[in-house]
Amino acid sequence: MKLTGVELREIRLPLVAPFRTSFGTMTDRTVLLVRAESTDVEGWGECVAMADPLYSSEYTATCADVLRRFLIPALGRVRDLDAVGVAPALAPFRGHRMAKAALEAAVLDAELRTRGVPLARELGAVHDRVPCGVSVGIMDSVPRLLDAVALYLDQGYRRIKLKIEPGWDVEPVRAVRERFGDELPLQVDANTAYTLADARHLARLDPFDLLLIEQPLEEEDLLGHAQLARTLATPVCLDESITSARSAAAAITLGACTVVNIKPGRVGGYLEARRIHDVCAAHDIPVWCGGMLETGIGRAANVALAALPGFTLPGDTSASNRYYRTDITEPFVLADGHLPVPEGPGLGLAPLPDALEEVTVGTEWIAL
Ligand code: OSB
Ligand code: MG
Repeated sequence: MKLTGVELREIRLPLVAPFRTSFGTMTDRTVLLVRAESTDVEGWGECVAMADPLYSSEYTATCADVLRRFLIPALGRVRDLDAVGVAPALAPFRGHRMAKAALEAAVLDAELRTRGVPLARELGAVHDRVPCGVSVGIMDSVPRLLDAVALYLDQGYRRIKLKIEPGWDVEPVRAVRERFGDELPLQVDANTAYTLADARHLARLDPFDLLLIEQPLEEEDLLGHAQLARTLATPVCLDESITSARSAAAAITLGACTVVNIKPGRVGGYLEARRIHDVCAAHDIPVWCGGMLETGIGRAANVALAALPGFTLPGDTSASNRYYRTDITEPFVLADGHLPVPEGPGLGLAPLPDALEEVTVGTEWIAL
């Protein structure tokens, strides 16, 4: 394949409800979309970076900048481009994994459409639907939290993840356990809000039989997570700290985690995400697919990845209506607590032109 150019498109979608985490409150989602065009096919990728550098150092504007200045021009210099060739071509440029992941995803979609192969099949999926969990933000009060969880359980979600931070941890977990019972698959996500000095406090979560605690300590602190993991009964899962298959292997070997959240955008793409899946499977480490409030574009790819055999825990692959009133693709709809794995070539779907236009903030064409 030879790319003729790449379109960068910034869109903004209102969230159906504010989403509060330990790093901030979001009321809308700014997303950078990447559309790679060759002479006979186009492919779509969604960049998971957010508008502000609160979850990750990357943010929407840095991604657009590095894509237009360095990453897209580098692909223009590749002869016979395919998705496997993207990461090596971009390797000279340090970091910027979210930007790289979006560009690789667009090339992968274009390639698979040409070959007529669904992404799930390309990655090695073994299921045609995936069980779904939901990530529940920090609320103003415990009664409001219980109402939110009750609604999600009514809709069929198979697992609840509570966002936590100092001051919103043991009490909400206790309340959800008391109201919904011991059988509810329940986990928590701290988004780096604690330090090792909180180890004894976090051990107060142990009696609630959580599936896992996600990323209690800061991103760089693998050693701290290893020390914490030795003092907690709750399994430690890493999100922010896992940036590659190599870092996943290091985290596992150190004992920093016994579960891994795989977010393709955070690790540089779906091909690296599959390598993390493989590393974890070789170590008997269960994985699940994280989310970044994706539109239907990123969601389609995440659901394909979540259908691989090592994804033994429900992911943050919720239905479109958990995030947006109107998605930019045909919406993903929960059925019996599952989302269907798309069946068509590539992503198996594309943006709906009118819905896309409605939310577009700006576009830019980088000709090659
Ligand atoms: O830490 O998993 C996270 C959303 C944005 C940034 C980070 C995270 C999240 C979520 C929501 O927890 C996941 C989703 O439903 O997409
Ligand atoms: Mg997380």
